[in-house]
Amino acid sequence: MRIKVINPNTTRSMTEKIGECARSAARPGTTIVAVNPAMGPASIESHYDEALAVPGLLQEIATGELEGVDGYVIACFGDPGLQAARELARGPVVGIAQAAMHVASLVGTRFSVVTTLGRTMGQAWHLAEAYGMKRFCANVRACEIAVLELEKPGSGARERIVEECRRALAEDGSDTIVLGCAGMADLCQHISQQLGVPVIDGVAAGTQLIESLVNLRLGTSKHGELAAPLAKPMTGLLSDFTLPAPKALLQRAA
Ligand code: 5HY
Repeated sequence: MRIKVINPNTTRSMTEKIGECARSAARPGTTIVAVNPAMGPASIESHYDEALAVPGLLQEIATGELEGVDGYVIACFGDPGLQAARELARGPVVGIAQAAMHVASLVGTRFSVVTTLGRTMGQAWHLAEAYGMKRFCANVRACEIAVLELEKPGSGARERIVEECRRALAEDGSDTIVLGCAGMADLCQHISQQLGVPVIDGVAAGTQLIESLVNLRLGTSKHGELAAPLAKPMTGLLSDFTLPAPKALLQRAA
């Protein structure tokens, strides 16, 4: 089984960390291909960043379809481009927010999301609502840590995240923690040991969900809304994305 784990931002060190976490969660016999687009934002901390991350993400899905990938994880807590990716993919596609929230709802009664910057909290609430998870979401908290600070040794990010998780458990009425950034994936075990509660990292959760879906022989439904996009011209910078097959795009992958 081949699972493509896509970091939609362009920070390679984060992609490598995400890949390691996905590999440690994956079963023997599962190959994890961890990638990030060559174009797009270095980190995703706003709606603008998220919008500009989607074309590169979709390129990775399109090439994955050529490569015979069995399923995909979108490794960014905003789940950018998730439904568009599902339209392009035959196999299953999960975003780490949707994966983590669902898994958290199976091991606790209410979770707190602990994320990076306060300005991204609204998106986490929006996704909880969209996924029918709002009743399980006790609170969304931010550590006011920029995403790329997570990549800097000595930034003190880990300690600040642990403290925010501790406050969440003390104040929110929650019994589990959802890590609100793919860049926190490597901290999951440490935080869980410190706090003694389930801490869910969407990279690991998403990887194992995709494995299960593929083993259940479940791909993305092509009946209706998630069918392949309609062929039409795309112009300007997006001309590579002209469907039915984004040729120039796919030639790049070959
Ligand atoms: C992520 N941004 O998981 C999100 C986290 C966030 O570049 N990777 C990013 O703050 O939304």
